[in-house]
Amino acid sequence: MAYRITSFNEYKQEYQKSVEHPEAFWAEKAEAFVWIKKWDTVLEWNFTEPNVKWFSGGKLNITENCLDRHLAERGDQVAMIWEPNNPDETVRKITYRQLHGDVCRFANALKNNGAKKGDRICIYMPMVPELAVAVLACARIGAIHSVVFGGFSFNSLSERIQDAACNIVVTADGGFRGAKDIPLKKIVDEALLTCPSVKKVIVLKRTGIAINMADGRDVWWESEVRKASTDCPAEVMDSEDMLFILYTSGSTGKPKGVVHTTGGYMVYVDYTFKNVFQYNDGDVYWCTADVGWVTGHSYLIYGPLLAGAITLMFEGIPVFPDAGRFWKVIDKHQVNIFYTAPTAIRSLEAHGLDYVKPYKLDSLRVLGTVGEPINEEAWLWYHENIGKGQCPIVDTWWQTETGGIMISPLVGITETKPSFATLPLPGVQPVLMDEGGKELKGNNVEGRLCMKFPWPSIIRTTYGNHERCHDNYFSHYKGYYFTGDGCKRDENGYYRITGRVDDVIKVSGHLLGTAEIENAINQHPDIVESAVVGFPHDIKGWGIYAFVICRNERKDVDTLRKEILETVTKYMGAIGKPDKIQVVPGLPKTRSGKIMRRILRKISEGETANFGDTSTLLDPAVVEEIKNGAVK
Ligand code: 7RM
Repeated sequence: MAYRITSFNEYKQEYQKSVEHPEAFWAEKAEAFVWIKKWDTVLEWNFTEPNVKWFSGGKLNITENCLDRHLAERGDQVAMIWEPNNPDETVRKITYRQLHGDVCRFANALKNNGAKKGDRICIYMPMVPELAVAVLACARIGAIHSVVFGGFSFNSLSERIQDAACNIVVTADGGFRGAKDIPLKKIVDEALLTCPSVKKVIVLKRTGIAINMADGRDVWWESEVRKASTDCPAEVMDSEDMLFILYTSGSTGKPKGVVHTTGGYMVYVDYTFKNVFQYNDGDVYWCTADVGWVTGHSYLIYGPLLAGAITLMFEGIPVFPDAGRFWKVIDKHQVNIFYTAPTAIRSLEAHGLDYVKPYKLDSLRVLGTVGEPINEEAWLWYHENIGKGQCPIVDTWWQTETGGIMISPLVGITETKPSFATLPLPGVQPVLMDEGGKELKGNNVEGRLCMKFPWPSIIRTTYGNHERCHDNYFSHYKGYYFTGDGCKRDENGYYRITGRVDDVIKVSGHLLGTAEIENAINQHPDIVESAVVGFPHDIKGWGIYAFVICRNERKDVDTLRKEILETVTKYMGAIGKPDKIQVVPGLPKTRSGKIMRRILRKISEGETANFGDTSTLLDPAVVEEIKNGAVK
C-alpha cells in the first residue's frame, strides 16, 4: 500500500524528495502494487512533443489492484454502498468478492459481444453499481472506456462516440434523477444514427420504460450476464496502454478526448486518495460526483477501490426528495469522509438550515470540495454547519487532464485557509507565469498556472489528434504544461485558483465550452449567430449568458427564449441551457471578424462603461445597443 504522510514535516520531506529524486520517489510508491512484470524505466519525458511515459515496460492490470489483491484480506468487506435516487428503494451493498465476480462476468459478456483489447467502449449510464462494473470490466479486458455523462444529449453523445470510433455502447433503458426520468436508450438510438462504428448496444434495465431494441445490435445486460462465466483472467496491459478516454470541453466546439494510461494513473490516484483524505480502514467515503466526470473516475471508482476503501455511490441529486438529502444519507450510512462541489454547498446553504438541523452529522471526520473555486462564505458555512467546526476541509484543485488531485491540503496535516487550495502535493511542481511567458518567482504573485515537471497521471494525448494536445496544453509556454487557470500565490506560498482564463466556463462545477453551447443554440432555425459568455452567478459559480442574432424580426421574445432552451436541451443537454438570453441586432466584432468577448463579458456583468480599448471594433454602435438591452 502506498506511503501515507502523517505530519507536516513529513510532507515537506516527501515534497523535497519528489522534486530532487522524482524517479526514486515514484518507483517507491509503485512498488506497493501488483505488477505482472516490473517496469524497465521509471520516467521518460519531454514537454515539447509532448511525450511522457511512466513505468515503461511494466505489465499490469489495474483491476487486479482494485479487486483481486483485496480478496484474501477483505473479500467480504463492502466495496460499494449504493444509495438509490428514491429513498424508499433498497440500498445495495456490494462486497469486494461480489464486485470482482460482477466485473469478471460482465467482462466476459463484453467479450462475447465482440470486445477486444484496445477497443473503445462508450458507457452512457445512470449512477448505478453496474456503471462501475462496466468501467472495471473494460479495464479487465483491456478495452478503453469512454464514459459520457448522462446529462449530455444525443449530439454530444454522438460526437464523443464518433471521435473515439467506439464499437460498443453500454447504456440503460433510462435513469432516475430526482423527480425526472432520463430516456437514455432513446437518446442513444438518436445518437447512433450518425455512429456507424457501433455494432452492439448492451442495455441495462433500470426504469422499465418501453424502448426499442434493434435486432442484431441491441442486447439486454441481464441476459448477456446470465450467459457469461465469472472466470475472467485479467488482460496483461503495458503501463502506457490506454486505460480511458474522457471528453472535456475545449475552446472550439469539438470536445477533446483526454487520454489516461494505466500504470501512472493507478499509482497517482491511489497515492493522492490516501494522502489527501487520510483514509483509514473501514471509513465510509462518499464522493458525490457523477462517474461521467473525472472526479467520479478517480475518486469514486479507481482511487477508493485501489485503497480497499468503502465507496458510496448516490444515484440522485442533492435536492430530492428535499434539500436535506445529502445530510440524511450521511447519517444513514455513517459517512466519515464527504467530498462534493462548491455549487452543491451554495445551493444547499440557500435552502436554509432547517434542512440541516434534523441530522446529527457526527460520523463526519473529513470534508472535501472540488470543481471550482469555493468562496470564503460557502467554505465557512460548510465548515460550521456540516463539519460542526471539527472537520478539516480539503479544497482540491485538479483537472480532467491531471488525472488526480494536484494542489490540496492533506487532512489534519496542512493548515487550511478558506478559498485556498493551499500547497502542491508531492510530485507536483507548479509555476505561475505572466502573460509574456516569464516565470513569476517568489510569493505574493498572480499569474497563469503551469506545471514544469510531469506527474504520473498527466494527460498523454488527446485521442486521435496529438497536435491538439500539444497546442492546447504545451504551446502557450514552451516546456511547460499550461492549465488554463489563473492563480495567486500568497505570502505563505499558498495557492488560490482564481478560475479559467480561456473560453470554457465552469457552470455548477461542470466544464462547458462556450462554442459547444453556441453550436447547440444555432440549431434553432431562427438563430443566425450566437455568442455565449459566463457571468458570475451566486450559486452556480458561473451562469451562461447568450447573445443571439435572430433571422426574422421575432416579436415574441419570450417564446423564442423558451424554444432556444428546448433546442439546447434536446441537442446538447440541460446542462448547457443559458440562464439569460438577449436578442441583439449584431455582435461586437473586430474588422477581422473576431467577436470581442471581453465586451460581452462586461455587459453580462452589468457594466455600462469602461469597455477598454474598442478601437478595433467594426461597428461601435452595436455595443451601445447591446448594452441598452442587457438582461438583468
Ligand atoms: C476535477 C475537475 C477543471 C477546472 C480547473 C479549474 C476548476 C477544479 C478546483 C477548481 C478552483 C478548485 N476537473 N477547478 N477544482 N478551481 N478550486 N478546487 O473539476 O476538468 O472538470 O475541470 O475546474 O478551473 O481548470 S475538470
